[in-house]
Amino acid sequence: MNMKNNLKYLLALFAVYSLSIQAINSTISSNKQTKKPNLIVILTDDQGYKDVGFNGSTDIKTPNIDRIANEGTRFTHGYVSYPVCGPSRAGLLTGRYQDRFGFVGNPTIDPTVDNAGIPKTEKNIAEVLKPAGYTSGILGKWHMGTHPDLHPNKRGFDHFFGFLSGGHQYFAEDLTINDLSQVTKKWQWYRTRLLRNTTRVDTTEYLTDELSNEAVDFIKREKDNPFFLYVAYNAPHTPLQASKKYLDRYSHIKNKKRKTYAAMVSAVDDGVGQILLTLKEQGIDDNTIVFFLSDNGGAKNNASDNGELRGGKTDPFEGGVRVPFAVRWPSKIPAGIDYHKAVSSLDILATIVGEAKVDISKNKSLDGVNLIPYLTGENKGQPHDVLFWRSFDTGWAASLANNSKMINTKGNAKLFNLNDDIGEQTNLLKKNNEQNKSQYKKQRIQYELWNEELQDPAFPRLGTWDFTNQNTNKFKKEKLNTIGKDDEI
Ligand SMILES: [Ca+2]
Repeated sequence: MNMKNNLKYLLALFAVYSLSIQAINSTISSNKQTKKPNLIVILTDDQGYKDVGFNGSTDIKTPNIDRIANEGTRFTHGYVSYPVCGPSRAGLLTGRYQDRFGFVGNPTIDPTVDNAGIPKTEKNIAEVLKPAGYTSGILGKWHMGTHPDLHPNKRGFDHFFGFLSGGHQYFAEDLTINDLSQVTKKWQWYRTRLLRNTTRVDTTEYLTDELSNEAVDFIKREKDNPFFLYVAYNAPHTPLQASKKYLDRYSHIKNKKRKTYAAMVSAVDDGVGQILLTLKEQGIDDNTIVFFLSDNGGAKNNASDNGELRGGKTDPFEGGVRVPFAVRWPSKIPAGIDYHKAVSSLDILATIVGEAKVDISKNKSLDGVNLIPYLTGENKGQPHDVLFWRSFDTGWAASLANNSKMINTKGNAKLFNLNDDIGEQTNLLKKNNEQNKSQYKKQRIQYELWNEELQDPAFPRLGTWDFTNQNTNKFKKEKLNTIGKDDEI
C-alpha cells in the first residue's frame, strides 16, 4: 500500500469512525431526551410563608432554597390541601383531596391500628410511579401510619430512612426509645431511634444533616434509574433545636426562639444546596424536577413568620394554607418566573405523571393537574377554577375561586377579595352588597357539592391513644358534621 492509498484508507477509516461517534452521540442524546424525569419533593414542616428569601425574608438567609425559585418558578399563590401536617401530606402524596378517603386529621401513632393512614384503596406517588420503572425513597417524616402494613416499604417506597410519627427530637443522643410500642406518655414518640427501612439504627448527627446526607447518597445511588425522592424534613417543626454550626449564623437575632428557628431553616437550606450540587455532579440536573414547599403555614409555637398573611397552622386563612412553594426543572421550565395563579400541592403527582407519561387511566381521578404546560406558557388558563378546604374536626369550610376566598366557621360567613386584601381583613359580606352575597352563595354551593363527595373520618386521630391499654381500635365514626347549613350572611 503506497502513501496515497494509506491516506485514503485512513480518511475512510476516520469517516466511518466519525459516523459511528455521531450515531453514538445521537443515541445518547435521544436517550437523554426520552428518559423519564426524576422527581424530588423537598417538604419542610410548619415553615412560615415569609421564611424564605424568595418570599422576602430579611433575617433568615436561604440562598439554596432561593435557587429553586430563581432558576425555576416561584409560586406566589401556592397552596396545600390542609393547614396541618398529616392531611396535607396525604393530599400531596395521593394528588387527591384527603377527605375523599376520610383522612381528616393527624392519625394516631398507635402501632396496633391498621387503618390510621392512607387506605390501600388509594395510590401514593411512589405506588403510581413504580410500574413506570421508578425507584422511590422517603427520608424523614412519614406520618402516614405506624402499623407495619402502612410502613413506607409497604406503600411503594423502596427506601426509607426516618421516623413514622409526626415530629421528632433533633439530637442523636435524645433518640433513646427503641419502638413505638414502648411509649408510655405523650410526645415520647419523638424520641424513637431512626429507622432504615424496618431496622432501628443509631445516628450521630443533627437530624436535618442526617436526612440531607441520606438524600445525597440516594441520588448518587439511583442516578441511572428514574427516581422519586421525598425529602420530608421535620424542620422547622417543634421542638426548637439547632446545632451550634447553624446557631452561630444567627447570633445577632436576640429572640431565642426566632434564632433557633432561623438556624433550623438554615440547616434545611444547606441540605437543599447539597441536593442541587449532587444533581449537577451526577449529570442529572436538567432532567430532575425539584419541588420545594412547606406542609402548612407557620405555626404559632415555632416563631415562624407568615408575613402579611392572616393566621397560621390550623387556620382556614391564608397563613394556614398558602405556603412557600417553588419548582425547578432546567430543561423545561424557564428561569426566574413568578407564577401568580393558584396552584396546589395536589398538582405534584399529576405533574410527574403527565411528564413521565404514566398511564393512570385505571386509577381514581386526581384533583391535581400537570403544572408544566402552565409554567411554559403553553396553557394560558388557570390550573384550578376553585380550591377547597374542609376541617371536619373543627368545623370550618373554605374555598378560593379567582382570588375570592369564602370561609365559613360553624355558620359564621366571610368573604375576602385577595386581590386587594391579602391579609383577609375586610369581610365583604359586612358591606351589604348583593354582588358579594351572590358570590358567597355561589362558592358555598360549589363547596356543598364537593363536600358530598367526601368521607367521614376513617380512623382515630392523634390524641385518642389510650396509653394504658392502647385501645384505639374502639374508635367509632363520628356523624358527618353540618358546617354551613345555617349560614348567616
Ligand atoms: Ca406541619
